[in-house]
Amino acid sequence: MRLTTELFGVTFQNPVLLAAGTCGFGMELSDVLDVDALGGFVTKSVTLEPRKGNAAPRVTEFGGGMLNSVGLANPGLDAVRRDKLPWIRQNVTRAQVFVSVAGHRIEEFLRLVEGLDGEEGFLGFEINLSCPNDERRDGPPFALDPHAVTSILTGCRSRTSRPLLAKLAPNDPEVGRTSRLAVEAGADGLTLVNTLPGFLLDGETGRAKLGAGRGGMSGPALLPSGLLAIQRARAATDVPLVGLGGVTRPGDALAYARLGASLIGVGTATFADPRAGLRIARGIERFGRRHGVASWDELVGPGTHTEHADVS
Ligand code: RRO
Repeated sequence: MRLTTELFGVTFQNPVLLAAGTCGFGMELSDVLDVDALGGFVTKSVTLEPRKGNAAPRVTEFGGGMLNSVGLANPGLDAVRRDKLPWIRQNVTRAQVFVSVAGHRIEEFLRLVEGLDGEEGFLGFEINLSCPNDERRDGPPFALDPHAVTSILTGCRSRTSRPLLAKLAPNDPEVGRTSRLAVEAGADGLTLVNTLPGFLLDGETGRAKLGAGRGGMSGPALLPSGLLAIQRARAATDVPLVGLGGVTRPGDALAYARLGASLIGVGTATFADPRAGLRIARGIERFGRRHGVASWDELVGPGTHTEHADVS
């Protein structure tokens, strides 16, 4: 079975990407994983200034997955240009790389795109509109504010001709409309979904399990929210979708594909097994061979355009 897929004017050698925040800038996983064998990866979100992130503990587990409040810890734009992109240029030649950008204010996204666009070594940007852990941003994530979605993407679009992915939120009751707005403003593709806001309390001690209190939930429990968001985005737009949330097994990736995702993000599963992404890519190929499917593209559904239709 052919795993390659052509999107955004390039070839992805397979459809599996490691999700933002789960693989640093590639180099951090390179001792345990051949990152260049992936379809690609999305870097940790980059901000203009270096960020130390939130108080420890930043990560905790529960029965359905994980809760994190990393708080956008990253080395900042200058260090990414100086230290991270050169490593990617030298070591990543087959996998496709998206640089994730994030900020507290609209203006920061535009300056990040401007500041990175002239660099080589990556394909495009993932515009992170949906971080649930930004304490300094007063109010909900940008993805839940239609005006902000439009302003950020319009501004980014006018500053780069590279592919732009907009990363949207699972707790958006209007995710179809948000998807449409993002595409109208210039997004070439959509990544759905980021983590779902959550809180964990130790019932015995009464203490929050994360230093920052609230966090973003990911792992197997996020799968249904991710699938629903992809279904809604597919019904609302025609651009390529990156399906993400709770992908642990090849079957999860196939479910996203049937609902219209052309690329699959693996996130939390990478923490338990750094090779999860490659394992899932191999599992998709095995499925295809067993069922006489010639290519990954054949598995990617056109979407159902209704939430009740049979997608089998
Ligand atoms: O850094 C984080 O705490 C974080 C980010 Br930027 C994000 O987009 N999603 C998430 O779960 N955590």
